[in-house]
Amino acid sequence: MKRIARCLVTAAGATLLALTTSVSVAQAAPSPPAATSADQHEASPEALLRARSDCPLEWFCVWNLANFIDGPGKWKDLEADYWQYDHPSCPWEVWGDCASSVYNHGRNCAVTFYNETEGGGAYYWALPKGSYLANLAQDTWSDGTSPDNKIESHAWIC
Ligand SMILES: [Ca+2]
Repeated sequence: MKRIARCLVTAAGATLLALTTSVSVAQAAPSPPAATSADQHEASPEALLRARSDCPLEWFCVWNLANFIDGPGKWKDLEADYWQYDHPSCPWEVWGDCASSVYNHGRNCAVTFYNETEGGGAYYWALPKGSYLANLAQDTWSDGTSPDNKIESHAWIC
């Protein structure tokens, strides 16, 4: 009998813990991040609306042109090789060496993108969650050159 009672207490405790956990998770659930520019180049409200409607929450998205036009290429996970993804209006008809604007619609992590596949070459470290670069021609890689039409892979930095 004592054993059953202890089990019940344990079960009740587990239920309470589960309730407490679910409540705290609900409270901690972040609202979608407000889009902010990671550099000094602000996008127009119209461009931001387009970016947010095109790019699902928790994904990283890229567009062929500045201001989130012509795309997006979008990935939820890291992507080591943009050359595998078709986009007919890109110079090589794939997303490799094509992106001219990017938006990190992630909830939790920054994203870093690279000049070469598999995280190689120069990089942009790191675009915070909810942030965008509306015109990559105005930004620089780690080596000081332009990332415009040069992204070949990205990874999440959590
Ligand atoms: Ca482009």
